[in-house]
Amino acid sequence: MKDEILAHLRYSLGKDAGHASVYDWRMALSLSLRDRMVDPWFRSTQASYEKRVKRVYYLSMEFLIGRLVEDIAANLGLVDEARAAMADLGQDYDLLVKDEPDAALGNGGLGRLAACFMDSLATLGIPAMGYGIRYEHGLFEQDFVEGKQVEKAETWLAQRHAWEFERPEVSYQINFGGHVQHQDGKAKWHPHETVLATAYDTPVIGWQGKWANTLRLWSARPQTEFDLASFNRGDYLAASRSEALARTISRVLYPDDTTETGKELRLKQEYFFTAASLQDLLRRFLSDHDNIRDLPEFAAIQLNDTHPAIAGPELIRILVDRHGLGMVESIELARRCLGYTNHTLLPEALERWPEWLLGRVLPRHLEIIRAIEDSQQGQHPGSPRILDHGNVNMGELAFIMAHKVNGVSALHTDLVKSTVFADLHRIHPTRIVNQTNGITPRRWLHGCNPALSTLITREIGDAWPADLDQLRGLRSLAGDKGFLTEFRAAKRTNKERLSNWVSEHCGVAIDPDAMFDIQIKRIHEYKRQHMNILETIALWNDMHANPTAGWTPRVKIFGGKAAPGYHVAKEIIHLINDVARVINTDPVTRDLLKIVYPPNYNVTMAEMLIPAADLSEQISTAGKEASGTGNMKFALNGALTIGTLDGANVEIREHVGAENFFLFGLTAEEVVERRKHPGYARAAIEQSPRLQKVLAQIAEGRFAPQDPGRYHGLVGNLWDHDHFLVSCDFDSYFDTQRRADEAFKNPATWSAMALHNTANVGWFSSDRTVQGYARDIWHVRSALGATLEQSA
Ligand code: OAK
Repeated sequence: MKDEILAHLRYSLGKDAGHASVYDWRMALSLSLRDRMVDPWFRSTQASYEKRVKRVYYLSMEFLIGRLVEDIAANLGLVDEARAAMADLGQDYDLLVKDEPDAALGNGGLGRLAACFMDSLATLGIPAMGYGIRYEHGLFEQDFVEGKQVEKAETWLAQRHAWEFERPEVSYQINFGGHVQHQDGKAKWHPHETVLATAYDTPVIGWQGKWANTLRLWSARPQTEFDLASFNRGDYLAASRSEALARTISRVLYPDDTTETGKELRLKQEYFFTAASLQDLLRRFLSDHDNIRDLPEFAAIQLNDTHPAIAGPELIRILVDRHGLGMVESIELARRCLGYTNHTLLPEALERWPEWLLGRVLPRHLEIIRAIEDSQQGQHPGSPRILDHGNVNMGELAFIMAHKVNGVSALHTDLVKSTVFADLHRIHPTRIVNQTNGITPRRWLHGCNPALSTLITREIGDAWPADLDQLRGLRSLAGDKGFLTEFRAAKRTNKERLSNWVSEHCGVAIDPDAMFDIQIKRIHEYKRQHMNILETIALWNDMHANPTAGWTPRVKIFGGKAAPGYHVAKEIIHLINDVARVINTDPVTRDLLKIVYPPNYNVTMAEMLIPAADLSEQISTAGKEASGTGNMKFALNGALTIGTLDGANVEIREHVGAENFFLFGLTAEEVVERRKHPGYARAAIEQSPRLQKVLAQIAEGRFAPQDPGRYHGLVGNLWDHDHFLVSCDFDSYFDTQRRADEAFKNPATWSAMALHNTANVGWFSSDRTVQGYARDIWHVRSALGATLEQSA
């Protein structure tokens, strides 16, 4: 490996060892690891071609990947070798690993799930391709200036991306605008604008390097580089206008998380990557099949939420306008290929495009959507409408065009059936299925938590990363004092690592013996970070009043970004930072309570925080969090959850046992019921002196003395409106936190409870989830042979 790295340094990077920077060494290491993926990658592709197997195409606007060096080295079984090679070369392997920027091509849960699925598909040997957009700028970088979020463009591609292969020869024309001409019963689309989609391929290697799939990301470029005539006239701006317009399409990831964006550019992005992906998969299919009608036997196309929902109309367009099939047959054929995953019930996140806009950008598709609507209404009169009040409902479109629609946790799937898609569910009672989310154990335990992984491997062997149910073998150790001491020591190692990092990066000293209580996720009212900070203030009040009452010391850690246009979420960030400043400088509670909010939470930060957590905050208003996946990562790494009966919390609690989970709050049904009573918030606050006091402190400017009115809006909203029922759940949350305090005082019982979490959440491996999709939705098999099938 050493020779390979040196060869790359010299011949790929043009550097000699004496002049190489950390970046050069990292690139050389990455390129040599990439080399090691190529043969298994070719073998996998070859095997899929030869066996003419069915492939999965996972269409996703987002892939939230993070760093890759360690992940790839671990999957190839080369970590020790890579580390030794770098040491021989006088380089610090850990430093190189840290030099890699996160590939942050996603906002949150949906994007990270896509990345976990890619890892599982490769590990399971399921022939698959991920399709998305190669954004030039990933999720914005977050900084805090005087406690307020400021956003900066992210620039991961300022440096070369080591893992990808550019494929200039794999380019497709993508059309927009213009008009449709109908002649002799045929439609012809005359577009107004055309851009090229060019492929960039990243091999995705599975555990132990047995199989590799491809993540193919599309980059937009103009059809003609620039207008030479304008250039020669000296009009340089006009000369590069079309280039700039085309490249805009893949320029930046929309920083919205579960809120709708009404932007034409967003619609163009969605069509851009969907159309390129369909052209690509059809080219592959037609290169060794003659009959387009066989497509559903060879292609399972999964829509990661509605962002690629235009795939339905686009596939029909190709079948009708290019292959001459009839409309009705094309609709049926397309449906047999397509699956749709719903990731949210929040009304503001359900995509709707104004009909005029969709018709302007994609005129032929609007005609086809009308045909889909007619066909649906013909077969099921009174069916919910795709075209409604001048809008195109992408949820209804995706539902009607998919043969299976899935929710992402048991509760969420029930709610999908009973709320957003209730009418469609009545018409198509077998279409909605559940596939509870999962996480890859390779990154989220083996990679991020070496201390615990080593201990687990010592006890149950090294097969668990590919078969996470084996963690059950740890159950019997919950009564083993010696083992629990080691289990605690592993947590302690991770907490020390985090304490050092926090002291260095945030300038706050935290005590590794305190309870590390962590809430990391996008900032959103339904996730209720504000309830957490209100509870923190209430706790501080009590501690300050009576500092010697035997408190459990706590460190409250927050991480997460707010969508730049989401005003209330930004206020919540500001409030947390204001409260942190006041509490962290209180000499009375200095050894009892600290608040830490490092800016720019991302995958890499999660990998450090999660292994160090004692308590995982999963406190969304019941019925609002579709699943959550952070909840699974924390439990796997031996944190206890304080949470509501929401999303996958419900199933996590069932797996780990109610006695090992801190449950509080209203259920989803109670939430709906409570909302029917006007004034529920005021009534709840009036019954809670503790909450009243906290709200008064905030409203009086206790945490922003120079600007006392700063949070009047936020507090007023809680009194008068409180859509997410912070007021109603507050007391129960506070009391449950105190139960957690009590439990934490006994390290032996706490760590036994924590072990019950680690040992019982093997089911939440994304391998299990992907096997579920393979069985119930895609009807595909592993190409690695019977061994993997058995564990399904
Ligand atoms: C983002 C944009 C539009 C719609 C949904 C999302 C999204 O990220 N949803 C999240 O998906 C995760 C993966 O299924 C779930 O775990 C989260 O609960 C959900 O909010």
